Amino acid sequence: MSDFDLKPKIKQQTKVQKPKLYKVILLNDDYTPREFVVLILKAEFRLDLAQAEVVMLTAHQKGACVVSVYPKDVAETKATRAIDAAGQLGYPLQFAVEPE
Ligand code: NFA
Repeated sequence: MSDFDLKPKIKQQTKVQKPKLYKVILLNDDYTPREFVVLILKAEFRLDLAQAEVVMLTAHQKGACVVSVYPKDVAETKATRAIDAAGQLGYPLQFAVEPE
């Protein structure tokens, strides 16, 4: 037996934290064509056609629909890119970003 107790007396704290996730929410409007909304959801948010149609229709009927969740910077970048792409064509499409 050693004379020294080599066991650490204090347990190492785990420092790894889960990044907070943010929802990107599609907001309905009366002007953006349905087909364009589906296109944006596929291109920017990588939804497949079936998912994109469900999200677009849900927003159309209920006023809003969660598209997906991402770390904050990713959520904000995707929302901004999607809003800008719509704006370039004169569509008022909007996305909101909020904590999960
Ligand atoms: N409400 C739009 C229309 O009837 C379609 C739309 C759906 C727009 C979802 C924005 C979000 N053309």
